[in-house]
Amino acid sequence: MTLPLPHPALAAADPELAGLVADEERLQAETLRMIPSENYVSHAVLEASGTVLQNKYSEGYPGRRYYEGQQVIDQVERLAVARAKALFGVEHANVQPYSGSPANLAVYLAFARPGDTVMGMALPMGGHLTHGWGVSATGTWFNGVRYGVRADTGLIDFDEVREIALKERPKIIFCGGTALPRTIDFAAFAEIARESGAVLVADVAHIAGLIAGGAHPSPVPHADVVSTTTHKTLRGPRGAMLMCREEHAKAIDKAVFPGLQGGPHNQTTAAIAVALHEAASPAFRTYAHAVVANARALADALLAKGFDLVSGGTDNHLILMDLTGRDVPGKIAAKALDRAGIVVNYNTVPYDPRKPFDPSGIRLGTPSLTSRGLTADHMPTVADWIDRAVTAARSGDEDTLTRIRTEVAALMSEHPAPGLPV
Ligand code: DSN
Repeated sequence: MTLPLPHPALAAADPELAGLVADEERLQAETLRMIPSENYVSHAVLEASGTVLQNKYSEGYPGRRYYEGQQVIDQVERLAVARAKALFGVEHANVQPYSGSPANLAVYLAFARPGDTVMGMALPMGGHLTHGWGVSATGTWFNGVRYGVRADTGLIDFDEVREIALKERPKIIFCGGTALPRTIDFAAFAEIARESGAVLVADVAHIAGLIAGGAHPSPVPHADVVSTTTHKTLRGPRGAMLMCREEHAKAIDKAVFPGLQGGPHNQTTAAIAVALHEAASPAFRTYAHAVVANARALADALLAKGFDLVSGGTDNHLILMDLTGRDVPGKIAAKALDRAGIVVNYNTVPYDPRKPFDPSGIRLGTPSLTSRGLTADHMPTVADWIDRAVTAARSGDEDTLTRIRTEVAALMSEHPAPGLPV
């Protein structure tokens, strides 16, 4: 029997590119994808991303556009906005930011001027480039001051955050980041932002799906602005949203358009609407809680194997592992794991003596494998593969890596991924 081609028009028009897409589909099907910011979107989200909606220019907002022919596009954007407001319980949502970095840049445009002081978590401590880190435009055009985590606990030291905020009086304080394995105390940040007169921005890109599914506390009652991408735990297309109270709506909208961007990517807006609809379902609540249960089970299994986890474990979807004690640099381990069919990224750990391009740790997470239906019962096996692969990385044992890759592919074949051709 000949199976139908998954992308017949693409295969006919551009076989070379179609072949690359097929290769990527195979890679995503056969490997255990554990980069915590990645996921598998549903067929419905994929289809919405590939519609004729992308043929339209729509500068402006529903009912106030600079182009005609918006009869349908306005409805699409209104639907996405209404779903975002309902899901996260916010007064205002802007679904137009192209991705997380432009969304955060819009926040700067709305609330600060070049040269102003802004505050965020240091990148090597788990923050994000756009929270005022030096090599980012946000750290070049603004005076970025940073907080971190305690060396002994791996947890945020709120006394330190308060001290820096009261001394530096930043215009904006960012909380949230890219390598934070623990629950973010939004209320504590809000109190400090109030005391220091700063706008509090909760960047929940990593945990938006957990918040939507009730598996992490919401920043909404505490933060002035909530910034998120839509493609991580939220399981939507690559895009972003800014949410806020009504009092900041005008400033946020003006900053996104015309301040920073041109026409919104309407096909992405549509796919965001679909993802938000999916995220409002009971099944998604179950998913969000399973992501956390899997991460906790994996952390326990890794600790039992003697791995050193930053902060001693996890409360969310993410685990940050310091491999110093294993005598394997993070990059060597990540590349060996990749050859074993387990995809993670190398990552700095707090107070890392090594450089960001060759750091001491790896970062891994459970959003993608949970989307494939893996449960806490699978986590000891996953921990065992990681343990064997890291040991093999140190000794250069390629045979073991090849064996693990076969075992991984076998388990993955029993758990088809959403959105991929069967
Ligand atoms: N690149 C994202 C991550 O992997 O966490 C953050 O923007």
